[in-house]
Amino acid sequence: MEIITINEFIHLQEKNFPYSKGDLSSLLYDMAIAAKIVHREVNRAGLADILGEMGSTNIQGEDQKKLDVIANDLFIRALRAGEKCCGVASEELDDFVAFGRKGMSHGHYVVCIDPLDGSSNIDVNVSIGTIFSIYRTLEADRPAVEADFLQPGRKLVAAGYVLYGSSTMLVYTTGNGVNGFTLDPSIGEFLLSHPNMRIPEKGAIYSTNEGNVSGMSKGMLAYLDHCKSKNNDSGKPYAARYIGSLVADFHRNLLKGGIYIYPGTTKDPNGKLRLLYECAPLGFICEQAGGKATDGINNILDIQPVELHQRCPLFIGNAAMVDKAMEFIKTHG
Ligand code: P6P
Repeated sequence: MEIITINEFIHLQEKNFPYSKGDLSSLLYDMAIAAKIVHREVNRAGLADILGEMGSTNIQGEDQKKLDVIANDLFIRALRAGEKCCGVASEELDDFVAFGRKGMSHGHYVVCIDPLDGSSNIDVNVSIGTIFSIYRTLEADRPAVEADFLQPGRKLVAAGYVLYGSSTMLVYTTGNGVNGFTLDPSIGEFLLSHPNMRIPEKGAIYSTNEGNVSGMSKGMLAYLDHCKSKNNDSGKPYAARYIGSLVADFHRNLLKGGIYIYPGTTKDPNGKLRLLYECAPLGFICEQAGGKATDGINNILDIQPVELHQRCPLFIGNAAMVDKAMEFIKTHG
C-alpha cells in the first residue's frame, strides 16, 4: 500500500466536501495534531506520574483523572488556535465553550467531543479513546450558540475517533466512507492503514456489561440468551468481549463484526452513554461502514438532541445483529 499521510488524504478528499473552502480539512488537521499530543501524554502516563485523580469532578460526577483534563485542554486549544471551529461541547465541561475572536471571522463549525473515553482504564493500561463529531453552525459568522450543538446526527459533516491502544489509530468519516490511519510515532504521522473500512455483514461477538442484567428488560435478557445459544445465525454461542472502553469495543466490532449494547436499565432508563459525543458520532461512522446504530427503537442519527449531555441507550454494530436485538426488544418488551 502506498504511503499516504492523513493530511494528504484529507486534501485529496476535499473535492467531496460540500463546502470545500478547505475549512473542514484544516479542522480535521487540527484534530489530528491534538490526537498526536494526547497520544504522547497517554503513553507517558505511567512514567510521568500524572495518573490518579485531580480531585475535581466533571458534570457526570466522575473523578476527573489528570489525563481527562489534559486531553480536554489539548483538543480545545488546538481547535481554538485553528480558527475553523467557533465552539466546543465536551464531556468534561458543564457548558459549551464559544471561541470569541474580536474583529476576526468566526469559524463555521462546532465540535462535540469526549476527549478521553474509558478513562477509568487509564490506571490499568487498557486502551482508551477520543470521540468527536463536527457540525456546521446553523448561521454563518457569529459565535457558537447551543442550538449549533443540538443537531441530530443526520446533520453531521464529520465524525471520528482516536484509539490509544497497542498502536494509536484515527478513524473518521466525512460522509464518504470510513478510513483509518495508524500513527507512526517515529515520524509523527498518521498513515492510511485501513482504507474504506466496512463492517462485516455477519458478526459473532457481543459486547455488554452483563453485571447490569438485574436491571435489563425482558427483551435484552432474551437477546443475551440468544447470543449464548446455538440457535443464532452462527450456529454456536457468540463470543463475549467487553473491555469497558467504548472506542476499543466498537473498533474491534467494526473490524471483526459484532454488536455493542449499552441498554437502558430500571435504574438508568436512558443508559449511560451520551448522545452528542459518543452515540451519534459512532453511529455516523458505523452507518458509513455499512452497519447500524439505534437506541433500541429509533436510529441514533434521527434523534433530536434537547440538551448537551443527554444520555441514550446504544445498540451499534452490523445491521443484522442490531436488527435481531431490536426484534427481541420488540417481542419481549
Ligand atoms: P460500565 C467508559 O466510562 C464508558 O463510557 C465506555 O467507554 C464504556 O463502554 C462504558 O462506559 C463502560 O461502562 O458501566 O460497563 O463500566
